[in-house]
Amino acid sequence: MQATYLKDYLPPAYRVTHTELTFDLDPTATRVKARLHLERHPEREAGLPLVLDGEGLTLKQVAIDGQPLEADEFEADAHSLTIARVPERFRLDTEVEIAPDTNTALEGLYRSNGMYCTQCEPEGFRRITFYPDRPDVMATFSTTVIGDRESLPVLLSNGNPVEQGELPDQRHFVTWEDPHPKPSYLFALVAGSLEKVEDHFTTQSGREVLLQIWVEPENLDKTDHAMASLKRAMRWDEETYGREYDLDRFMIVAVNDFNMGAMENKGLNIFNSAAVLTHPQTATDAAFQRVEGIVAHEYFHNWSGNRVTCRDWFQLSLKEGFTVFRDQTFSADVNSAPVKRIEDVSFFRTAQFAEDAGPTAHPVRPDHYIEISNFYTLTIYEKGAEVVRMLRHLLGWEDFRRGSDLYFARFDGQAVRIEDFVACMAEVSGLDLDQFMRWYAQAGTPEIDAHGEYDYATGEYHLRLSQRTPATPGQSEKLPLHVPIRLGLVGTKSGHDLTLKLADAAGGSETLGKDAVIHLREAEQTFVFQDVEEAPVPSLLRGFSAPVKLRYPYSREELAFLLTHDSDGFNRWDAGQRLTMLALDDLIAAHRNGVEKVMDVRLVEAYRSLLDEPGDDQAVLAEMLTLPSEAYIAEQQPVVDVDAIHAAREFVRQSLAWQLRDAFLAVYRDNQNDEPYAPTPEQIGRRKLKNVALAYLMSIADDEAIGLTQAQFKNSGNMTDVRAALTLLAHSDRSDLAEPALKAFGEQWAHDPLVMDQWFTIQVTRPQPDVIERVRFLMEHPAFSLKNPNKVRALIGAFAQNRVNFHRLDGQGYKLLADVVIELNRLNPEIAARIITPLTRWQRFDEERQVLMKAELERIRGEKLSPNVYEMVERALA
Ligand code: B3K
Ligand code: ZN
Repeated sequence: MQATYLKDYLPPAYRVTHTELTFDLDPTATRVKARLHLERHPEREAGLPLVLDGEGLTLKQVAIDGQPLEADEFEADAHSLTIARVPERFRLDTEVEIAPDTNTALEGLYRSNGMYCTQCEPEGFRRITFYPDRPDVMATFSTTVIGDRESLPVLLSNGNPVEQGELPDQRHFVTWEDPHPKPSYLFALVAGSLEKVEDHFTTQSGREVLLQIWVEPENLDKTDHAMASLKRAMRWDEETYGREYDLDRFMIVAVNDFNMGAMENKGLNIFNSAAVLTHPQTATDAAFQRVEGIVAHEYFHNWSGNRVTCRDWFQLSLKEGFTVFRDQTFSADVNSAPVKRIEDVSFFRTAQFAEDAGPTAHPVRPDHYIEISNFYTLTIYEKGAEVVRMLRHLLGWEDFRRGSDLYFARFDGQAVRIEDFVACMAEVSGLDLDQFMRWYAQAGTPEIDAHGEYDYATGEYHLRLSQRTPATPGQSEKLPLHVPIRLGLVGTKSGHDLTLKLADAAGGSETLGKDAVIHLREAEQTFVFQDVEEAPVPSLLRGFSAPVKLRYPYSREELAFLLTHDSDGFNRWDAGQRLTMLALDDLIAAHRNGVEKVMDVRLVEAYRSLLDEPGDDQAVLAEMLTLPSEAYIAEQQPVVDVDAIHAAREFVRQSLAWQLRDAFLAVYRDNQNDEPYAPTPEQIGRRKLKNVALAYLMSIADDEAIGLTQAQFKNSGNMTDVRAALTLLAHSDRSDLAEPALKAFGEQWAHDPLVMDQWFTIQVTRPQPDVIERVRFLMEHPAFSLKNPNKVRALIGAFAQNRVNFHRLDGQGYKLLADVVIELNRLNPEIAARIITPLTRWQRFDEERQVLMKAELERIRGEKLSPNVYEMVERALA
């Protein structure tokens, strides 16, 4: 299969200035007429053939300037339509037929629950009509949708409705016009029997915008939170980035079958129903927060992505990294900022670090791909956001904002590259960002070793930093990066941040304040701080100011000190994580060596002091009391021993529970709340803390803990508490607790697909060894379908995160995943290529498991593979 290379980029031979589409909808034979107004690209030579992308289309007609073409004047194959001779400027008419009903890949035009919808990014538009399907071709669109009046009363597309009317045979039509030039990947169409919730937003310049959320009738009561989130996001983007919405209406549609979370189509965002619908009784706090973040993310794309888009798909992080950074900051601003950062970083260090250390590691800007859909990754999105965050650290907010303004002003309506964005940041700040650009080109997580020394005689503190980035596939040599390190020096006597006076090369010094960013640029560099009045403990990489692994030989005493004294909330949490990791390391070693496990008393004391002084941010405390996940612990081990990790972590959990039982009980009781449910940071924090405490108590599972959990399961009015309790019952060793609760819940919510997803996940994440059999059994459940990506994620994806069971030594977990990948490879290659990921990480495990995992990858390789799965398997086995 052919790879595409960034170095081969050429502008398109012809560009489209205006696109007129007419859809005559039919489940098995939808007719699509396209009229494209084309002209030669000024940078390309005259006389080139016109080559349009087209995938799985049945061509009915083709004409240039009204003249139908003869069969020998064009060539249509499985992937393209080629016309050898075309004028400099012309009108192309085509008509094709497509079959939405048989489209299980969910790219292009397909049906979900009877409703028609589209997904075009990155290359789905070519499954709708012949087109130069690439982001640097931007045209205005006029779209007419024709459908049955009775079954398809609602007909939507991008922009504004300009005409509608009745047609013979009980059909009707609506014509939409989008005045903003856009690439084909932002095209959208929806048709169905939908109902809407409406609201309004007045922009900062006083324009009225109509806001609509379209859902199936039974979901009308689940849209309030998405609508409120949308309005908050619109206001925030005006206030924070000066970005105003630019059409008269903004629509969101919820669909059940969707590959991703959502899609930012111009003026018509299409959402996975899981990313938009919420109700206190059916959605957890985490789901409420996810919806808020995704609604904001898609809205923010209107500028970072739509008004200014990507020249080619190698630049994907230009829009995704920046937009994730924007949505992270938004969520931090409207919720608890330290908690948001802790959540994002713990996810990042677990999942993105693993990607960057594995066989599919790639730079934030890749230089080649076989299937671009495989590159909607944590590296492009999350690491891309961290790279933008570093720019913010390096420039400071004011210059960063000026750079952002310049970027939007200079490139409005254009398709550009990552260096165009960075150049704006360099221009406004005067900073040299050439070295910084390596962050986009080099894959792998940089490792930084830090050593500090305090000289009592001179009052100098020397901080020696060295950096190195490990080799990744295709990149053996790495150059030093420009790394912003935010830090403080915490006085061991005072417990306060000391003033940072940094010596410079010229023999002078610069006073930076008490919390500052230093620039590491060399492979090895020593920073000298002067007039440090007492011995400090360094607090490094505050707020995780760079996506690196930072090692510092902290003693347990120093970590306990930072845990209570660091002024940076994030680093306080991180000190606790490091302290817990030291204890876990010892216990993992003890487990492996068959030695009795002994709990570290310093850890118990550290937790005790946290519980004794709960502070006023319950959510932060909940995070501090949460043990690192098995996946995160695994990331820290040279060879992953799933059983030792599980045993060590359980041992810590139970030891803490036994020794601090009364304190956990008090926290549980103190954080009960009778107020009506609201997804406020304050309430969310309380629920989180209460449920963390309950989880500790249930690790002992005495009568009192069981009683509290059962009462919470039965009596709570919100899904956060019900799900927390159900998970504890279902994951306990007692089937007399687990089975009745699961049964009751399954019956109560059989009608609600999003709740059934949670029911599936809870069952397949149990630590008990019968889980693989349960997954196979649940795959036959009427609520499960391999054709629905949410179900696949809830059952199969969640199971593959169940480390002790997925990695069972009889290889049945691997076999199950491979069976599903093989089936999905035919139905939905994009999802198949995503869920295969855990198998591709075989190098991290012991010999015995490596053999089993590779055997399953080989079995998959033996199939007739989609480009998506082919690329993943080849990378994994390379
Ligand atoms: N831009 C979309 C990605 C869709 C790609 C699907 N293959 C979602 C987002 O990042 O907002
Ligand atoms: Zn996005």
